[in-house]
Amino acid sequence: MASESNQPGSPSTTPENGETKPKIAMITGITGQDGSYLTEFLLNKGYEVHGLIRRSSNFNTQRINHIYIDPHNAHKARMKLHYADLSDASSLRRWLDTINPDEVYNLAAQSHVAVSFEVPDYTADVVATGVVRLLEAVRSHIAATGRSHIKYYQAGSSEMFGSTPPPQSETTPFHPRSPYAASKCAAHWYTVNYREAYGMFACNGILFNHESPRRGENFVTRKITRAVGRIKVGLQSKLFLGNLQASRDWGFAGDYVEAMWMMLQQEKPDDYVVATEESHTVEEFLEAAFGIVGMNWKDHVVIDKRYFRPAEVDNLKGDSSKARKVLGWKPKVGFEQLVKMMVDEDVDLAKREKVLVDAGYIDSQQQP
Ligand code: NDP
Ligand code: GDR
Repeated sequence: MASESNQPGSPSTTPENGETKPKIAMITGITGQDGSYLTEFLLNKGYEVHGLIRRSSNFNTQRINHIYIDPHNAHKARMKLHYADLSDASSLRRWLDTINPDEVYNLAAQSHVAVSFEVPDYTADVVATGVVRLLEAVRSHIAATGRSHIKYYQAGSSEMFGSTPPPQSETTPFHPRSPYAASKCAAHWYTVNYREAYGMFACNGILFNHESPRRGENFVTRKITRAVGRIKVGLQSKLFLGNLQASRDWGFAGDYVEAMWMMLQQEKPDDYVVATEESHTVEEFLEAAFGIVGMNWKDHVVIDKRYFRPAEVDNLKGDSSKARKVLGWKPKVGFEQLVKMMVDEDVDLAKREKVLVDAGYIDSQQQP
């Protein structure tokens, strides 16, 4: 179980020279869906959070702008952002040495499965080799500083199970079906290897799909709920999709980041499957999402071959009994509640978009 001082609600501190200091977390991928929820979660627990962000030609901090405080307001700003990249080993080691974190969460990835078929080499560089770069940076930082208490979380994925039939648990063999999934398998084994070879506190979270109103708009759940909102207010009429028969075990991202943290509060490092243990097809998601606003998905969905993948993962449904027993974790948000949360937010978003379209500020044909 999580140690007493780290139970929800109690401050997360680390003793130093007789004084207690806030725990320090370093997060890669802080600008992504999970990074934003994890940051909120850790700030609520009293952590100081350092996020590594990559340079982009547009601002990429939309998901964390609401918690950003200008660093000139130093005593209030507990989230700090630094430029780095998983493809740049020197930047990872430099920030570890500067930040001296207690916990490192590696969430950064080229995380789109279909896109990984288009950019396989880049995907492997970030999703697989990026992990060994970060693990090696942590290992060498520990060797140089003696800070052996650092804990490392690796964002593993149910995609690693690929075509192995459900239910999938920690002991289920991997059979990856995309460059993304194969790279995540490498990342998984790098993490196990650094734990066994160097005694590092390194955990793999094998997380099944988790969604939210902050989900990227080209993942199927958000693509659907965005379309529901826009169709409802008259900004769109068709929704182009691929395979509707794939089944996924969909949970809420806010619940899943808690499991990441719980893994790092254990006495021993280990690997855990995190899942709702309930599976639905894409078609069932459509049915639920369109149903909430009283529409029929069949009136709007058009199948487009371009969204089929060269190899598909048909059926994912997790067995998370280990996480439930050892960590005491369980999901709070169920399937229907998740779909409703996403549809409600996207209907509101579409209404705001409609105001801009009606005022002539944006083009109604411009789909997300
Ligand atoms: P997102 O795609 O929303 O976020 C990915 C993050 O990684 C972004 O912050 C992105 O930055 C950053 N990133 C991408 N490439 C690099 C790079 N080269 N160097 C540094 N940062 C980079 O993913 P999620 O939040 O949904 O997922 C978080 C992690 O969990 C990922 O590793 C994903 O593969 C894994 N995962 C996700 C699941 C899910 O259902 N959401 C399930 C299982 C695993 P930018 O904002 O600039 O693009
Ligand atoms: P997934 O999520 O591949 O499971 O990876 P995604 O939402 O992209 O696909 C889920 C299923 O829906 C089918 N599908 C479509 N998918 C997309 N994106 N767009 C479409 O138009 C469409 N039509 C049908 C797909 O074929 C697939 O079967 C996510 C990512 O977050 C990974 O990073 C993570 O590791 C896994 O979840 C667990």
